[in-house]
Amino acid sequence: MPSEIEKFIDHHIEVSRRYFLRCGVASTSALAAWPLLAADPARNPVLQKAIDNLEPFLTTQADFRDVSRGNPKPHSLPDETKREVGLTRDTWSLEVISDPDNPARLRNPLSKEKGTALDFEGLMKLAKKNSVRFAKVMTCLNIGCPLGTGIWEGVPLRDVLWLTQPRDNVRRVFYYGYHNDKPEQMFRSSLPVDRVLEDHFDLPPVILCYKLNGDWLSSKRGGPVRMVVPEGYGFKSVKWLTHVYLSNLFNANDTYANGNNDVHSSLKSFAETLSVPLKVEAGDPIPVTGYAQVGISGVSKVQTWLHADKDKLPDNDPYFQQAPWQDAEILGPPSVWGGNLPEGKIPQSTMGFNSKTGEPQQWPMRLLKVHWATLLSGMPAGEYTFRCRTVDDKGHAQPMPRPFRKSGRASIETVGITIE
Ligand SMILES: Nc1nc2c(c(=O)[nH]1)N[C@H]1C(S)=C(S)[C@@H](COP(=O)(O)O)O[C@H]1N2
Ligand SMILES: [Mo]
Repeated sequence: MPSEIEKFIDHHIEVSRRYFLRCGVASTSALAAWPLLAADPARNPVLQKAIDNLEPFLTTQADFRDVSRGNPKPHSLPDETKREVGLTRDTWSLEVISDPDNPARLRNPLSKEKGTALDFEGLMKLAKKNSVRFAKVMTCLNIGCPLGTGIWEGVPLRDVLWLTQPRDNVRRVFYYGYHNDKPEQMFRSSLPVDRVLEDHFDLPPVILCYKLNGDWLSSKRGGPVRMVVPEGYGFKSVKWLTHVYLSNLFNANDTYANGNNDVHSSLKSFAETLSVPLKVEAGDPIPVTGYAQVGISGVSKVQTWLHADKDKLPDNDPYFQQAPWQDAEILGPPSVWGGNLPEGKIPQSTMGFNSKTGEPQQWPMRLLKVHWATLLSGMPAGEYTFRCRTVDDKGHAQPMPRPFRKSGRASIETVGITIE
């Protein structure tokens, strides 16, 4: 006979699978092979089991969800073709030139024509002088589910920008990657030059990224080199990078603008469930776990609310700001980071981590995904709706301060629970 806890786990894993299906992750290999956190003896054992089953904190390169475009997808090209088109470390090169339509004045463009394009060796020379590492969740603005969390390493884009000796008329930087030499497959993104030159509010710099979780960036993740924009949604982080244009254009010209997206939106905070028992017996406490994306404005609280469907929802309160929300526990930094880090350690001098102890300097850390858990009190039989939300560091409860779907996912998730 399986014990109550074993029965719960079977059910719990089932529920987690539902989550992975919803987010399009095909396998449950993304489930933790070992507990994320050391057990807390004070915690209810059923809730502790749910926490033990949480996903690993960092995602291995292979376990990232892939939303690559292109026909064929550049990472699927045979090795020989990859070498021909510059998608290997020994054949890659990057042009950093003036935009012919809105010229910037550059003394020293990095171009193939002049033989000055930046190759991988050149990039590694720059990396020796100045390379940075930071943790970030990659989230697609359109899909809304985080695709994976990693430690991204690269050279600040501005270090390369300065090599071109820009003099004037630089207002925007736009860039694209290898796209099978088919203009209609080009995927382009852009930033104000201001963001490239300065890092506002302690954000990490925009980087030319060549490593993920301490390993060379795989072809699937956009290697040999991709852009990574720390606070941006995925579309800013162009893969298989080949061209950077310095431009006098003042407005955005991202491919993603075509989908009616808000191309300047920074990562937003939101909460979602990872495990919710779908059926519960009357009076039994209800263990729920989930994650919170920690956006640009941080997360001060994760809150939950179980509402009996027979009770009317308040009028004129579309974001349920008057509901009796209760604080959930935001779980601390994991004791095991996952992600196949070399020696299982956060790489030396990763921004936001103590260089001696490897511990995060702040928690929850911005631009990451953290986990939460709660044990709801037992309830009488009936149909219920569970909701969760984040409250950011400024006190804005989800979906505020930016509730619009095309600015990134923020809507409050609802999950039905039957109590028998
Ligand atoms: N060259 C190129 N880069 C790209 C894309 C693309 O289609 N082509 N897609 C972007 C989008 S929309 C997202 S969400 C992220 C996904 O990054 P990942 O595949 O590493 O998870 O890559 C971005 N970079
Ligand atoms: Mo995306």
